[in-house]
Amino acid sequence: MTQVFIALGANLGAPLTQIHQAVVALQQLHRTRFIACSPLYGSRPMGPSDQPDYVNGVAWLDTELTPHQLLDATQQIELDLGRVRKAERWGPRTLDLDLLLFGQEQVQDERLTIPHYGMKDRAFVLVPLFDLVPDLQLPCGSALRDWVATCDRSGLFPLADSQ
Ligand code: A4P
Ligand code: MG
Repeated sequence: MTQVFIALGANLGAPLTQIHQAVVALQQLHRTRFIACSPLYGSRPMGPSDQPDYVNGVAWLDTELTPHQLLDATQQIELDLGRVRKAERWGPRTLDLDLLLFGQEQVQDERLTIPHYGMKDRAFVLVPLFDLVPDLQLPCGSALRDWVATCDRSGLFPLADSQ
């Protein structure tokens, strides 16, 4: 079993509902044990600012799937929950599931980059991940704690009763 962390994001439709539905779908993944979901946060959009705020969180799982099998599964969940892929980078979406970490593995090919390329700069990823595993060491050797200490939290706010 490999410990994995998946970023959850949504800012169209009913974001909280979609995040909760995504959690239910992740709980039902085959050859996978769902461990926990972080507290959820509201966050100002990174990228184009003419889009609604996001709901963000992180899910923690143990899986026997390979990274690519897990990506197939999370992309299927995105589609099942109504995601329409658009060309616009960093544009709004009903549900985005990004594979952040897959144990200590590093993956780099045309479909997958793990660790996720943007996580180091994104408070909406680092803070909920830190809520789950404050002592986490990243595959690059850094401590999550150090990244969290320096990230800009100004656009991030806890959602009350989100769990
Ligand atoms: N892909 C490569 N690596 C991965 C990975 N680790 N996890 C490939 C998941 N997918 C990965 O993804 C495009 C392709 O990336 C996939 O086909 C997969 O093979 P996508 O989900 O279709 O596109 P995307 O998510 O729009 O990609 P992009 O541009 O990387 O978006 P980001 O970086 O995820 O940003 N603001 C706030 N506050 N909160 C947010 O959650 N999210 C975004 C999206 C923008 N602004 C945001 C937020
Ligand atoms: Mg994505």
